[in-house]
Amino acid sequence: MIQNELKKAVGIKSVDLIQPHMTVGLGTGSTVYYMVEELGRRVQEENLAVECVTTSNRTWKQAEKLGIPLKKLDEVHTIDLTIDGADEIDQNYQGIKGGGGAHTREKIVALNSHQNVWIVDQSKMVSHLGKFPLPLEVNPFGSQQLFERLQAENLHPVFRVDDQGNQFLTHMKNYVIDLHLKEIKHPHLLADWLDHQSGIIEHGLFLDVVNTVIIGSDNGPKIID
Ligand code: ABF
Repeated sequence: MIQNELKKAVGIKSVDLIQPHMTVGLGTGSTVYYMVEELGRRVQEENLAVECVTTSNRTWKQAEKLGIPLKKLDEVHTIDLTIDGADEIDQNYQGIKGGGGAHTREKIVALNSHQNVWIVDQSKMVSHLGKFPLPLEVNPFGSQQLFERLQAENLHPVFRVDDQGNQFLTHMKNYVIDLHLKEIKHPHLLADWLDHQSGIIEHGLFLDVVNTVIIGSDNGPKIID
């Protein structure tokens, strides 16, 4: 099956986990796109009663068009379940997210959710994290000094640029620095170090966050709890 078919299959499958009257976190990305389309269909055709929060403006706009009831994060008391994509997942189900630069909101929503589900095609499953560059959302103020500190630590930082070659800006008008590490041997140690650096708003290591992974394979979606 081609990659988009795998993404579509897991996106559709994940909606089975949404129960009536849940508050649901909707992630970001091309796999989540299919999940949101299916949720919209069930809201319209089956009157599935849910309220949702989103991790990006793009998902908000898509969900709004489909008539999915939406709330801002601060308007909801609790999030029952969040469904999101991921860029890499290792054998211990630790992940890297943030390829789209939305990982700060994604982490805030994830850490406020009772259950987190990641939906991925099989290409995202890896033995070790780090081939995918690790994104950091950083405050523009002092970002050059931060960049040099990351360089001095041999973390191979690169400022992210957009399609036009301009500085990439997140929703919150911050910069993204990607760490080209090739392999992350100790994800918890690295996460702890990054958590303590001033100027880093959030990094893309999502450790001990996910409860369920749905992997798209040629034999159909595989659910791992
Ligand atoms: C988001 O979706 C991001 O954190 C991650 O970068 C991306 C994965 O996207 P896709 O499903 O498009 O491969 O959750």
